[in-house]
Amino acid sequence: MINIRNGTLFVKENDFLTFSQIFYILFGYGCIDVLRVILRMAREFKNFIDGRWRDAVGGKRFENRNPANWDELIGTFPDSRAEDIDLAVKSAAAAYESWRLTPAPRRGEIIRRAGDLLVQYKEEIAREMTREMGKVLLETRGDVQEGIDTAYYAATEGRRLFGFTAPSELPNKFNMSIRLPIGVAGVITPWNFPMAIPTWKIFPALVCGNTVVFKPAEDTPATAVRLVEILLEAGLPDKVIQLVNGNGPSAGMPLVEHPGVKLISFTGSTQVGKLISATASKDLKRVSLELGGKNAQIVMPDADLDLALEGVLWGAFGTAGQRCTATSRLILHEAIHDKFLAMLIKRVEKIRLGNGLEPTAEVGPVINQKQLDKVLSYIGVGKDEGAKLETGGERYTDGACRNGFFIRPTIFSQVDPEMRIAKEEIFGPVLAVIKVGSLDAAIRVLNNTKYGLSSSLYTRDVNAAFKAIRDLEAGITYINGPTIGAEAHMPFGGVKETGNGHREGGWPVYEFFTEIKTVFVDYSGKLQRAQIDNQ
Ligand code: UN1
Repeated sequence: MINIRNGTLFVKENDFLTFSQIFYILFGYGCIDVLRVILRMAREFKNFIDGRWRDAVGGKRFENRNPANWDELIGTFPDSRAEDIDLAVKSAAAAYESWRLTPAPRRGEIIRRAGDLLVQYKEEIAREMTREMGKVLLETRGDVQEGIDTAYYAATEGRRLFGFTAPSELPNKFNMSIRLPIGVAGVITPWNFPMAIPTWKIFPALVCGNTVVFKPAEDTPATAVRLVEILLEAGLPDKVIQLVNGNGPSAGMPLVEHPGVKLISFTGSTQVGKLISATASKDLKRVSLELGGKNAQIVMPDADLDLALEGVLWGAFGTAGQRCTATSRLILHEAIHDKFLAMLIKRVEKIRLGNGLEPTAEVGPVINQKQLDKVLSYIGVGKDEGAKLETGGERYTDGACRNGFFIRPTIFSQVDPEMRIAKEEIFGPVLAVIKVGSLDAAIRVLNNTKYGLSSSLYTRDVNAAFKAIRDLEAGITYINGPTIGAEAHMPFGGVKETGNGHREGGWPVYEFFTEIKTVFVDYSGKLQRAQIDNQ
């Protein structure tokens, strides 16, 4: 089987090309592209605007490289500006007129087919994603799986999109509320879940009848191209989705500012989220923000310590700590503090770093030089603040890792809850361990941050569990599980400066992407004046 998508020739392994296929490739597709594949030259990716793959109007491009080996160029992408956004938004606004009238169950069917295609291409996408952003193959497969789960869940919502009916206070009158789409949605996504997070936003937006302009993170544009290709292959009308690559200030902000965009869904830093919120509120746009986290796991003396250990290892060092939900603080009861810390250090020192495509690698690199510098600088802050560096604390450059952005899994103990490393988001493989004397103290420490995304408590005491469920200031609480592990049909999001009250995942997203209309049908044949007649 051969398959040509957006400038690249894919030939399935063990397939032989027939003469007619070779003829088709050379003359039907383009000799230059074929030569590029043969010579392994960097692939030139494009935007998808107004129904076709094209370069940025200004002709500029940016590079995308493998964080596990910076010498490896994955491709170049259009460096888009306001004029590209403008073309995309206008085209998406025109497409909205027919898409909004397509029955929602039909829209859901297209998303279900996109889910089927994600199943079909899962391995290929996971491998490309590992090359593009570094996390290990097991995790990139999980990232695609999250997209699949989201697709199948979204397809079912196409058959619900509930409003409600209620009795009228007047005779011969019918009351109901219905859901309507809103218009063009601007979707701006991060690099740490390059498939899952865009699908969380785009699939519900489309099922609800909106059209989408998608601006993915500049560190993971290749996965975004795959997602758009899949949506088109699934049968999505071509102007209903528009893909505009580029960076935040030059492509993301024009999308937020564009008067044709009615909704913005953004996942990223709290700092950028505040900027987006301030900008979008000038035009009263609806904005969903999923921002930073400083998540913690509490371990009580009665917990299953082996289970709690597995939890913190996965929560803190999976994805090299680059999850909004990563465990970046470990709050240990003093009765088990020393024992648990010793168990943890022993295991952390055995974690194998490496290129995520290597079967032996357990943790990959951080995403880029800037992130490497930021994490290393926080390690410096921790030392300066007087925390005790137990293990890690430096860049790892052994063997094949020498050209990548690897950081040894790092643990600080004797962390005071007021230290910066206990309160600020680091987004890397760094864990701050804090000792407490009671559950109340643990809850106070966990809440002692401006963020409120995920939280976890390991205990066998049901009373302690329910107290924590009530008192932990977080959008997500896990009992006897790590701080990570969202499910597609469950609300995902946080309190305080983690967001602005909206949720991703589950039904609340469908509320975000629809407008409620309240409808009254008066079949009495006479003027009825509600409160005036009811006095
Ligand atoms: C994020 O970190 O931005 O629950 C999303 C989890 C993942 C999603 C995280 N399934 O950690």
